[in-house]
Amino acid sequence: MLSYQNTYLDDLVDLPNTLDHMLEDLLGSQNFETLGLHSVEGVWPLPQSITSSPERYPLNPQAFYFTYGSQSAAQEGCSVLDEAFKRYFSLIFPDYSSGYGFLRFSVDKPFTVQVSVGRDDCDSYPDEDSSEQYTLSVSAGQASLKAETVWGALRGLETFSQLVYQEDFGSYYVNKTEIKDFPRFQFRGILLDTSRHYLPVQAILKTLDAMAFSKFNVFHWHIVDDPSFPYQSRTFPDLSAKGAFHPMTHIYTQSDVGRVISFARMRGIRVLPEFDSPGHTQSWGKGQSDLLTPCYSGSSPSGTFGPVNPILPSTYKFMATLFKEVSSVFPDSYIHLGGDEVNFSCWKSNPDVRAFMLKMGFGADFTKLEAYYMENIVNITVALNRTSIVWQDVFDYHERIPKDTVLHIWKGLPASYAAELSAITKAGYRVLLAAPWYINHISYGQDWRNYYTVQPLNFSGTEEQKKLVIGGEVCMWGEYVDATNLTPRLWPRASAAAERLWSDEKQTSDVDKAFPRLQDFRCELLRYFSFSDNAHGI
Ligand code: CP6
Repeated sequence: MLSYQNTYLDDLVDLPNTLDHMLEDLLGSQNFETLGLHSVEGVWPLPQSITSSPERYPLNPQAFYFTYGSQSAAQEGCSVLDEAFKRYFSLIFPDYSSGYGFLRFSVDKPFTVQVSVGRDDCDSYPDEDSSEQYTLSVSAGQASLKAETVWGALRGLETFSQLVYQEDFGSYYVNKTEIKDFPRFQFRGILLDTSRHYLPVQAILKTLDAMAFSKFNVFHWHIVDDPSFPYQSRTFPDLSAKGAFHPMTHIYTQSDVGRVISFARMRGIRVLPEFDSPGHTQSWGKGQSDLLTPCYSGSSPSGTFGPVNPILPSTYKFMATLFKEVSSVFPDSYIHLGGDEVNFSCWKSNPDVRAFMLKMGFGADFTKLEAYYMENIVNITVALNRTSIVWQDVFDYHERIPKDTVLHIWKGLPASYAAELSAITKAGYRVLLAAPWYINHISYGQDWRNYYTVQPLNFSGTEEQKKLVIGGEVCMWGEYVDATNLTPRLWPRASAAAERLWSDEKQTSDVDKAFPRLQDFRCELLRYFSFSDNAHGI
């Protein structure tokens, strides 16, 4: 029995690594599977504890079943798991499911994956405190998967599907395996920007599918920004009618948004909407008059507009109505309010804004005006019983934000984001790290290594401070990204961050050891993407 927990991953006793090389010399790499070394290779992110044996069991798709354990709180009819059973059957047996169902498999022994959950949360949404832990035990003729929640069961099904492999003659196998697994960080997100370029719903759904393969659990939807406003609002339909790239084809209707949320739920993924203001709002102004600040050239308006106008009561009335709608459409307990990169030059040019500043006692300090605006917006979210996330700029400018606000770090090189992690957690705020994972930036070669070697907790601070780091996020800003280059830019590069956020840091400290596993995982992604392209007739 080879225990990867104790040997493969042990820095001191590097026996299996030596074995790998000896076997490679003797047999060539294909034969690893026959010796049971295969099983850990395709598993990504690496489970917290995995022990696998060379003993293996053939699987016949005609005699393979998912069932609910008799003690399970969820039973047949649980949509999340019923649907997952169908999905994973196709993923585990891709050729059998894609039209080769007539193939006869030589074994007839049945194999059953029995799934048991402690809670019947089939009809709920995953949220910040959802448990994702699971245990998976694969033995002769059966696998037993146990989790507290259906979301944990989904993670376990993903792992099980990655344990199954196919040999040269097409037979499927799974090795005897014991896994205990849970995420290191609660928040493991991907940001997609659908304002710089519109992304068809299909591209978003495909991304959600692939996110589940790497155990990402938050889709941060940066849905609107300066160039376009594709969200079709029920209360303010002019925002997309006038602010989208196209009022009919380049929008997300209520039904599109509902589809994304429900598709994500089925995969245990939260959908976190961002309506970024007061900056990054040029497109909002097209469908909502008097929302943006008129910029001045000397003593008269120049005809251009700046950030949201923070001095008018009508602004806050509009925002309260918009966020009320947003909180009824998006079930997640978090709402992202943006607050980044506010350009003060337009505010400075406007005499009414300057007069308001004096009246409020802000003097000429425009960060105070921004603070005033953000406080009002955060209070709207608080009144809606939601947790606000804001970009780090909001912390950098002012201190009076509610203590349960989450700060999102996007700036800087390791030295500067470490200092920011230190400062924000010292002030007692929870924090989310995005700075090291700006995946829209590309460079030659294996840049995934940079994403992999990030150490999110490597900053000066107490244990209490480190607990305030809730996780991290991979950002795919859309200035140069549309549906044609999204997939190759995201995968498998984002998976490097996924393992950093899920797995134990000590067990995954060696990038070179991760490489063959990532290569194997990439093959699984390729299989999926070529399969789903065919399925959609592309
Ligand atoms: N859009 C919005 C962006 C960025 C931010 N907010 C951004 C800025 C600099 C870099 C990458 C992205 N494109 N709304 C900052 C959070 Cl390097």
